[in-house]
Amino acid sequence: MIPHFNEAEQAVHYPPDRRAAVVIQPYMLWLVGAVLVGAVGLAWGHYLVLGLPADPSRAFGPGSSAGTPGFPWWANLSHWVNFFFLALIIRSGLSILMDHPRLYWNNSCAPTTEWVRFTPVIVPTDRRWTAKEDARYISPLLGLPGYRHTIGIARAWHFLTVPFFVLNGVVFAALLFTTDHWRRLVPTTWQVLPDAWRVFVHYATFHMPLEPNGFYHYNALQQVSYFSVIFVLAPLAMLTGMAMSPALETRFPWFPKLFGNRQSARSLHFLVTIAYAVFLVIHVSMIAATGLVRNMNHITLGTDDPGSRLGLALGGGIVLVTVAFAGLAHWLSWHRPRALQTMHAAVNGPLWRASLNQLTPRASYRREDITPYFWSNGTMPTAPEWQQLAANHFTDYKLKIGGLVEHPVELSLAELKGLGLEQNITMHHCIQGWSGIAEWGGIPIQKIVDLVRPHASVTTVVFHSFGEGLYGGPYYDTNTLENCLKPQAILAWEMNYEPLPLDYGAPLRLRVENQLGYKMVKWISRIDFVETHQTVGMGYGGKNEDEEYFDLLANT
Ligand SMILES: Nc1nc2c(c(=O)[nH]1)N[C@H]1C(S)=C(S)[C@@H](COP(=O)(O)O)O[C@H]1N2
Ligand SMILES: [Mo]
Repeated sequence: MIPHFNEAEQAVHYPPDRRAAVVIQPYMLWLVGAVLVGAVGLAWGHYLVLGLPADPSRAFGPGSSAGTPGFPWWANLSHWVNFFFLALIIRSGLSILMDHPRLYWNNSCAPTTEWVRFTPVIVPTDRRWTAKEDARYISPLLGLPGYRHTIGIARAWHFLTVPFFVLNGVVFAALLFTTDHWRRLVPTTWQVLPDAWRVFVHYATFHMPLEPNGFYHYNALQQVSYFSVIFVLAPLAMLTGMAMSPALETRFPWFPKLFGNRQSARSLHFLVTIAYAVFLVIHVSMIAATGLVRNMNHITLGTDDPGSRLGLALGGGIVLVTVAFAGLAHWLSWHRPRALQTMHAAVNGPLWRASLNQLTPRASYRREDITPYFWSNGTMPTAPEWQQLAANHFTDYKLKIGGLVEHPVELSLAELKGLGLEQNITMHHCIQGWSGIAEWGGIPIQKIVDLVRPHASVTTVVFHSFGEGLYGGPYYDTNTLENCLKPQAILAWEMNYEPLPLDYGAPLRLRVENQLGYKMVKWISRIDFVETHQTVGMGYGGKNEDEEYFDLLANT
């Protein structure tokens, strides 16, 4: 037994099957292999046929000395701040990834269409297999917090650190371009590309090019690499991250399409991580190979002193602090998860409320876009009451609507259907990472609100389920009344023009398209209008919010 787990947590987070596997589709291996072998092969061709190219470092004559020599203190600081936050972002990102350990290029996310899976599991076809069951264990040495299905806390870390990472980048870029230091980083001539190639031919054929002193200028390949990491990878990470947001997709469906679709955006988001990791390995090796002591003085102290080891000691210290912080983060994740959830909400809650949550859902897909596969989530209700209802095809079902309303009602499915039908074809965004497009038919919540007339003090709508949560106990979730009144917010009894199937939430489920999937309660038994979510359950806004530290507001 791991000390910080109780028995239920142990079963979920530390299951007996912790096998790890990475299965990559052969076409992706061929693709990556072809690019690598192609590039190195071309370099060898160049070398063997034309000889080693002229030393490209000469292209940087004294006249091209880029801006003020050396590194200002703010560049040194933001370099290490970036390192610190990126470590947290990447490690928490890996934990998030393992909650749905499959990456695709298509929105349907059908198992076997993934280009890579980080699980040995082949999804069974002879029984229901939920996305939550599919989550995999990742060692806490790699992931933050690691283990299995810890996505709530992993997201708290991810989203708590992202604003600092972005802020650091923005301040760095602002200072870079208001001084002349941008000149060393931003190529100003296309000549940099053939020059970078010539440097590459040197490295690829095991020749060290003449190193220009990085204190004054970079070699061409180095410049292109640094430029790309800062001005291509980082923005790509941010944009592909944003492309996964339901609130953004439902308002601007073209946005994820910039990257193909939501799943290719997710795949690219991961590949950016890989690119960062590859860069880190090469970067650190080159720093070490070209004068570790001197280079560390450059980037840590901003001095060009080959004699002092202070930069090395300080830089090493920062790496140690980053590692030590990983230990602290691990402790916080298990002993103060509620504080992390609260801190994340304090930082990002107002931010999301003021931006993403303001967007009005409008995306509507075509019938042809409906995906052939749609993952299922949640534990099927075992309550005899629901099973009885299901046996009678829900003819005896009565949806109870009450709480702070003038006119509480109980409505049968037939009565609900009598109120009208709205059909939307929308994209579903599960917090775990998968998506799917389906048609949902049902009654706008607006119509329910008109019928029951909530009191002026109502801010929140509580949706109770016949089903149970991951650790047992009734599943419920809340949405703000504001979000329930937005377009496309419906109580659905129809999926893809058929009666809602049992495992997708029959007789009734919620659709609130600017939110993640877990806010959309299935197997709805009762709806309450209340003043605040704080008086329901443990008071954090839903079963997942209470027990798995998910977000109260799920715009991204
Ligand atoms: N009652 C209940 N509703 C639930 C859940 C659950 O576990 N129990 N899971 C939620 C999650 S995490 C998602 S992604 C969606 C999944 O909907 P689907 O099964 O139709 O794909 O249902 C949501 N509604
Ligand atoms: Mo989900």
